[in-house]
Amino acid sequence: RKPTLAVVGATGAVGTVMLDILSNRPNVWGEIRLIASARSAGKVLRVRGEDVVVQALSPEVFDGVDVAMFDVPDEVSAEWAPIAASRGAVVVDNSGAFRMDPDVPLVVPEVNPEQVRNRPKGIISNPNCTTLSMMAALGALHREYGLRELVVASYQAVSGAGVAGSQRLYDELEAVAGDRTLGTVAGDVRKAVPDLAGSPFAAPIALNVVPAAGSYKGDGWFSEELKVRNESRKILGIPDLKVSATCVRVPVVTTHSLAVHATFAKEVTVEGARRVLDAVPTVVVLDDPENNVFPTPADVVGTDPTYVGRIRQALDFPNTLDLFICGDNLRKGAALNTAEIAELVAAELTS
Ligand code: 11C
Repeated sequence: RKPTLAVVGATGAVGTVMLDILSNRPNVWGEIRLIASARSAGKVLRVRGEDVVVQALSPEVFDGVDVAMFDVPDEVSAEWAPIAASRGAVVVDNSGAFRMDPDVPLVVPEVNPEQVRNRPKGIISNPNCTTLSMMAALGALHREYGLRELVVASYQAVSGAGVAGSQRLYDELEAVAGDRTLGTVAGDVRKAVPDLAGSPFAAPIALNVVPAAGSYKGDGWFSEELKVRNESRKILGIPDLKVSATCVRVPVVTTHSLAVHATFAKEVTVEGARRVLDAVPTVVVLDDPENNVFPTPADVVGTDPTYVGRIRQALDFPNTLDLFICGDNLRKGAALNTAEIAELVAAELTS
């Protein structure tokens, strides 16, 4: 029997991409049940070429489910993932609710697939999309050279904040379009865009960048920056990894980018790093700067790999590589990695 899958949060930004991914990956699932809040129940969505009616979240909806993927806000996962697990489902959760729980593995299949079986609570966490976007590449480099320090600046797409994030960028772009004087006087963009009270972002996102991603956590740090630190340590299995991140929202719809300054135990070379990265099936090296070959969000959005370019040995640091990495935050950054984890569980359940 093929396992039954539930997709919780089927109507959100990640859920929508998940249905596309499930329709195009090897068909390892029997029934696929789509679940969302009561507000979305009754909607009909297409998956694997079939219409499926969305069901409302309830304890009973998990009966007979083997694997339940969750892409819902932290507080919804915190309440409902244990309920799904208590009904017998293995939960793959893409919220932040359980990621740092020592009894919940945080899995990137290229890095620590064996952790999938280490799930005393019946819950496996999927990492934050910013962290995840660099893990396949950094995991491979760590195996070869021994990662010691990570300094990261992110350039995060608005869809990381969900459908509301994308809508806000489009609304602001509409408001500023055509005015060729904007961006020349302090505050002019702020005046031109709709009231920020209705925005998921703390400042205008059109014609701007915003150094505030996630929620403010005190001592100067935003949640995305702390997640990059904590989650990188857990996924890579380096509890004392030195990490410092600055996370910035940019006017890109989908695909996060990261400027990574990674220091290793051993001296690294650009050729060696290329060889290591070329050997990872899910990593694509795009690195010929002389001919303008490097990853950009506009060129890689909607695809599955992690793209790495601008590979340099830092001039003043022999053990350090500078890299520019792009990954679709809704695919490998969220839905695809969740689907890959779920497939590992499906293989285990049917073996
Ligand atoms: C963003 N990385 O770009 C976030 C979205 O912890 O799963 C995902 C938040 C999370 O805003």
